[in-house]
Amino acid sequence: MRNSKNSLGKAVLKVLYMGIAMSLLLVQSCRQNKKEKQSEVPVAEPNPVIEIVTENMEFQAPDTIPSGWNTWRYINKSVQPHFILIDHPVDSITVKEFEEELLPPFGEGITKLYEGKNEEAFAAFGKIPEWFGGTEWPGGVGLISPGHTAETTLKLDPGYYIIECYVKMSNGMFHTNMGMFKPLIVSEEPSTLKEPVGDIAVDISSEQGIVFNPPTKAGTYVFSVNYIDQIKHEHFQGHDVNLVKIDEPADMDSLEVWMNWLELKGLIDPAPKGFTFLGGVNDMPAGNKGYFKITLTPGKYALISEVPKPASKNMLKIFEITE
Ligand SMILES: [Cu+2]
Repeated sequence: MRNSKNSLGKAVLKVLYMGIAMSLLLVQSCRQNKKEKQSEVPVAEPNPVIEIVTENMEFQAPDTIPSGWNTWRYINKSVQPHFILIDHPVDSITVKEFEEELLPPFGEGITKLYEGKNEEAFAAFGKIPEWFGGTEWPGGVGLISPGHTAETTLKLDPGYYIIECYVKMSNGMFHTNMGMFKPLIVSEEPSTLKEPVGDIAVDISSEQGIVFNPPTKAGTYVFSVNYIDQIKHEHFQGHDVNLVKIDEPADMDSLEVWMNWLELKGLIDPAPKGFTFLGGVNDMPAGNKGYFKITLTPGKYALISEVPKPASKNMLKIFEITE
């Protein structure tokens, strides 16, 4: 199992790296196409708060938002955990290619993985299109448990984006394949929102992990998340910061396994007992900053990254609100 998983991992990694190289070549030639994709429709009322709702494997979200700083209020009315990852695909790619070329190999690959057919899973993941390697992830909303609302403030440049959630259903299928993706136009019209002021500064990097001075008193806090660097980890994704509340009995080992989508027990519904996700800031490139706002009541919490073995990377930091 371990060997086949490793070889599967290496093969997928190779495919992704090939994709990155190809995409770099394509970026120049495809830059022209970008203008055609961007909507000419102006934003009716620039509103710094974007409300996004999920009831059942969908994003109820605006088609167009202003550029610059926006607060994303993500209301999870469904019975499953979700997040919002913002994809910035290479210029020639729209949601059509995303749906027709990217989702089928991911869907087939994950199905075979859960059937224990690792060779076939590898073959399916091998069909991931090369352009995928050029995708950038400029942020998003961290994991949010059923019935909860997350609030994350992000800065986006004008352009064409696709939002998605790749948490898995109880049968292993990605939410993305179930319809949790939507194109998002960020217009030239600037937002009226200014960059927030953070109360708690969080640095995240591949070398130091998550570094911050946790609060101890109950209250409402704005966490600023500073991406010192960004890398592709063993699961081919970057690191991020999610806030989770811990209610005993809670098995920290099961949480660690759950943070890795490559694990059969990873990122799958339901999340392990005792853990309530309260949002955060999804993958960003080095040098970027995002913010999330949360009201903390007394209890045990952690900042955790959606990466394999987060504790070993110093990306699982438990803290307590005592008064
Ligand atoms: Cu989801």
